Amino acid sequence: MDINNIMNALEVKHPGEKEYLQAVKEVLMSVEEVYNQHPEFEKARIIERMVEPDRIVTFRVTWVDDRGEVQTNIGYRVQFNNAIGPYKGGIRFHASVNLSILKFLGFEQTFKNALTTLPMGGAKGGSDFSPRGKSDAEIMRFCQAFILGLWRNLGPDRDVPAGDIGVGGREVGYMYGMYKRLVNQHDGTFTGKGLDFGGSRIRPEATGFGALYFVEEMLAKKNDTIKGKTVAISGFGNVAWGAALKATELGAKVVTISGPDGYIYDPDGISGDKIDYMLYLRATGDDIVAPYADQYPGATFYPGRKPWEQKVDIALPCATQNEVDGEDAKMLVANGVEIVAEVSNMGCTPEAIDTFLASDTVYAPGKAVNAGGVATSGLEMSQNAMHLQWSEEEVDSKLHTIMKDIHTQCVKYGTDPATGRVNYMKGANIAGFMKVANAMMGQGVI
Ligand code: 2IT
Repeated sequence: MDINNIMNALEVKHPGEKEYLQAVKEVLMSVEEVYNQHPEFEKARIIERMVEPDRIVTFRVTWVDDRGEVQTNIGYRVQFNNAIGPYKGGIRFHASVNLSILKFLGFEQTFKNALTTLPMGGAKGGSDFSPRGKSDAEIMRFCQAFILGLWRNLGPDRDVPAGDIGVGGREVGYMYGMYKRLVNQHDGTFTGKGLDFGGSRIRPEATGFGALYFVEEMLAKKNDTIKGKTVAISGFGNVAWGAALKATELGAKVVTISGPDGYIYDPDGISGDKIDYMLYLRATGDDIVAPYADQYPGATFYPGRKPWEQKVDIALPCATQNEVDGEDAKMLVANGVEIVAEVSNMGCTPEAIDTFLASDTVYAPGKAVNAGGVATSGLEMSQNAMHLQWSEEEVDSKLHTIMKDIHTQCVKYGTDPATGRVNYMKGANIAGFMKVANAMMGQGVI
């Protein structure tokens, strides 16, 4: 495989799609060696087929705001790859959403879903609609209009969406309600549903819980434990919430959260009612964390800055792509950070990853660390198909097993035989790639 040639050709075909090109390049660099050991992959043009989405649906979303004004947004669904199972992946509502971002997310999702060991293909969707400051009625009308444009492409064995940034339980409920009405079937298409209409227990917590189970495995590999470690978390949404809950429960101290307005440093630890307060802050819809410092005077708000300047043992980016850049990485390493586990998708820039790999810091990529979210979505699909609902203990124990298994796959494919050191990025990319490639090979040229 000639990575430069492939990347040059992709850049010509998809100019300016920087997040998508970044995600593809990272995977190609990791898998180059194993790919070259499989001439049958090259003959079947597996890479060329794998980097292009199976299908992209784009549609206009028109809705009426509370002032009676007509609003128009763009809706997308990128159905990336269904070699392993039905398309599966979240929906993102954020002003920044564009095709490059959704293609990168759909591409990542394909390998992540492969790592979960569950039968799910990869997809991602969303809209440039910004939920910030919108009323509940506006959110509902938007969600309904979004599904009017998309429902024909969805189905329990076709494509099953879920939440992502800007899409939580409320939005999933509104979207699923409209979908169900249009198809006239309660078939469970959508995960992250409410517990009363087919949702799985632990799904809201799953991304954060799974990330901490993965971090525990990373520490165990170094003969260490999480007890007493300090943790920097970015973001203050659903993922940050689940991570803070589990980190605290396991005996670590979470000292930061952040928003688009800056970050909070709380040396006493963000635990108990402070974690509930995060949920309250999120629910206001203002998208700011500053009020935390008024509510808890022991904490400090740093406007316009990122939490990576604080000295901590573990850094957990939980906000969005490329939120840790080369400079942030240098600061973290200089402050002796032991583990950087991406909980956001592609949370670190290539420069940041290079900095971690060249240091003693152990870095793990989002597609391994945050796979607990979609894995629990897979468990929700199983429960819906069987028309039953598992207990909290049952779901949590399955999630825990899946995260341990993902860690084992990373170690298997990512251990450097010379040094014994695990490159989690390489391990996750190779493990995911091999499964998707083999599934594609088995189904012929289609
Ligand atoms: O990035 C992700 O894995 C998600 N937003 C969750 C996807 C899902 O289908 O649960």
